[in-house]
Amino acid sequence: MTLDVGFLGYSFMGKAHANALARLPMFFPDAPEVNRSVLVGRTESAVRSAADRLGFDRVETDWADAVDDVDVLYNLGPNHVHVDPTVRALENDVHVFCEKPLAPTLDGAREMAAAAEASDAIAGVAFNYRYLPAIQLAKRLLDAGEFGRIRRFHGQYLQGWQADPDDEWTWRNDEASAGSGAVGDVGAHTIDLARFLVGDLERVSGHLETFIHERPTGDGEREPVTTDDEYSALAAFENGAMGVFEGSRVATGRKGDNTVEVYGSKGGFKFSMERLNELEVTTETTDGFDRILVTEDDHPYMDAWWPTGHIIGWEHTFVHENFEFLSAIADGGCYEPSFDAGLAAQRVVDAIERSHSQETWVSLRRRE
Ligand code: SOE
Repeated sequence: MTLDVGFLGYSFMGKAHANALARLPMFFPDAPEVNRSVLVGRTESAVRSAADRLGFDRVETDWADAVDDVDVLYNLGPNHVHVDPTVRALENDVHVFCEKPLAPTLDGAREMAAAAEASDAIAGVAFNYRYLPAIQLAKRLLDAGEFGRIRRFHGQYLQGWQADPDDEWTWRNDEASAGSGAVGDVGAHTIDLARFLVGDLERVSGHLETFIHERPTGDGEREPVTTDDEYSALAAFENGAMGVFEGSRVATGRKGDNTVEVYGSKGGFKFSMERLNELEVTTETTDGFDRILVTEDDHPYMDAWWPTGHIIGWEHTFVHENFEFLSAIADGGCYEPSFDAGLAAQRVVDAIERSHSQETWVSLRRRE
């Protein structure tokens, strides 16, 4: 089976997914074959040069001219272009892999999840951190009951790329384009990991701040910042565990501190993306934490890469998620995280925002 793939978007995420597709035949020979058929972007000259670099045959400047010609649409554009092209593709049973957060708004996410439900195609959200070998190993240990009954999840994703007021304005600072700031961008990853590892959330209490209210655009102008720079939230899980979430893009000195800690009645684990080949684990038989180097053949996905003992990197998460997503299409199976998981994360983002503005805990219990 050869799948014709179209990408909407060609910058950071376009590069990450194109790299993943190029690695698949070398390292995951069982993955279905992919033909990078069309790349979509607004500016013809830029999209053409990206197509040459990323290995696409054809370019289009309007997504409507491309979505129906492919088997799979990768929606890698800014959040505000997630909804319409995705819904149109799903209506035509074109499979969709969409970057996170699912949509800029909860309504948009609901529309996308409904389109996925009504479609015969597979719809996945690219929450790539689920596909870190260390996180997959932690999930294996959790599911095997090694940590007992889970009491606490702590997740933080601190970045400092906008710590300086002179750091450039991007679409991520604009509510109309992004929907939300740190909470929807890095917070969505933490929320998805919390759901993946511990379960659904029951209620949240959120706090958002914008510290820098305008930023330079690069052409001598300044634009207002209409999204949050930082968020934090307390959470209660349906299974009784408690959660603490934090995220920032203005945490001075932080680069990519994506950290997860889980503690249960028998043990727990610590993970940090800054040391992504390691998992620190404590169980009933350890005194404190043991450091596991997640580089063995029997660790998740590691047998596909190098001989035992060799580390891998951030970009490999995209290879793993693409392998699973494309294999689900070829096998007629399911893919997780699906659009339902994307919608669930969006409900939490929305609840954190409402909790902040209403100065109260917000329930996530469904009333239907
Ligand atoms: C910017 O904060 C960003 O690129 C996020 O959008 C990604 O999802 C994250 O993985 C890295 O940082």
